[in-house]
Amino acid sequence: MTYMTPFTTWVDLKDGTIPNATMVQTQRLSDMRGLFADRAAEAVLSVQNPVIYRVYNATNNPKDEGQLLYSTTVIYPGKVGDEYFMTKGHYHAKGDRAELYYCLQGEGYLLLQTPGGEINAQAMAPGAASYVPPYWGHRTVNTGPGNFVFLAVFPADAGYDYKTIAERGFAALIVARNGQAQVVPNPKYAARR
Ligand code: PAN
Ligand code: ZN
Repeated sequence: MTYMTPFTTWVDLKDGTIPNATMVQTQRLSDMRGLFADRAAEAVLSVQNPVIYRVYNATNNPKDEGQLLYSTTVIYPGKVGDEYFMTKGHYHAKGDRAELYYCLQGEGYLLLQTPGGEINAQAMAPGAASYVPPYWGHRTVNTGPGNFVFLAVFPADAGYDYKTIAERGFAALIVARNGQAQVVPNPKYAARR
């Protein structure tokens, strides 16, 4: 038996970045084509092509059963039309793998849905430890005026299924109505038949 060496990764609490991240993924609007509901607003904003969010990966842990991965996500403030900046969203490729999100900064929502299209929205602010149960697809949405930052901890073998969300969308959108965040049905959601 060879034992893995314990380690600590530091998160900068000022901005949620991980200075020694093993990988940083930057997602611009152009990396999220078709995920926001308002295509005309997307087209207008695509000239600017803003960074929507970044993921700072804390480890290079092997993607083996029993291992964990963790990362911080920083979603910048903004909207495409009236829909707030958000992550792409995914199901885990191994659907039974759960996940924990811990909010460090800002305000937003963890939006979840079952494969059948049942929706759940968890409001998050610093201190919120929000649980993604097995099988729920998940996306996060920045509804505040500043960055929305959270730490995610998940099984290293969970994997990502982005295709289902890209094809069907989410059953609900989080939009600004009279300056307030509201969870509304997505008229374009393609329910599983
Ligand atoms: C998170 C997400 C991260 C970015 O670490 O991967 O917030 O969101 P997308 O992966 O949907 O672009 C997680 O849920 N990992 O499983
Ligand atoms: Zn996940």
